[in-house]
Amino acid sequence: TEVSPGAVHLPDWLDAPAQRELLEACRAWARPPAGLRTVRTPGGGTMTARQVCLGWHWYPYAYARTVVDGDGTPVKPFPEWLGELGRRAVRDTLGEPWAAPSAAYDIALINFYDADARMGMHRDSDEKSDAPVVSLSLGDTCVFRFGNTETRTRPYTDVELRSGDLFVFGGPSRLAYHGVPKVQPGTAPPELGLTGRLNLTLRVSGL
Ligand code: MD5
Ligand code: FE
Repeated sequence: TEVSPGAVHLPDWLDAPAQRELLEACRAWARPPAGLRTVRTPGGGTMTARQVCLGWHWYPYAYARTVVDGDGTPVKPFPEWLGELGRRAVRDTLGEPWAAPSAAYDIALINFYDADARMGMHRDSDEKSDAPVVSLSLGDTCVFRFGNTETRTRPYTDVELRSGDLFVFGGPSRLAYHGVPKVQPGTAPPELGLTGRLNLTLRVSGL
């Protein structure tokens, strides 16, 4: 479903075995060093979703090669197979022309949401490439709010993202405001064995 030009939601893109595999990989990446951390914003706020990064370390609001706001260790490498998954995701949503971006995917940001976690409306503008962002969801269903490029308020479209769903943000949607106003606790597929929600985004740094 094209929610807006360049913003395509493909429900159930990952089958159950693929979801289990990706979850196991995320659990391994979440372990120290350079594991899961709480992100603090310059204004003194704390993000409620906890995060781990691969390839490049995101901190508000830049990228680094070490966990500058955590244990200081080098960021875990971005594996080749994730880049291939990203290209396949783009091909399956936006089509072949978009799937060969000028540069390869080299960042993964993995956000872990517990039942009370949220993400406020924001734009992702710290990447220096306009390549599409690939988003994969696992575990609990959430309400994902897709907004506009001008303001963090209405008009926006609320979409439910479920375990296994793919969402790709390219073209004019790449810089749209978006957020996660709610996670629906207890909605994860029981056989996955995940309490809460996990979202993995693949990005091109342009660095
Ligand atoms: C999430 N993560 O569900 C979302 C999915 C983040 C973040 O927002 O910054 O880690 S990624 C959604 C996204 C990325 C790029 C552009 C747009 C949405 N968009 O234009 O709506 O944890
Ligand atoms: Fe974002």
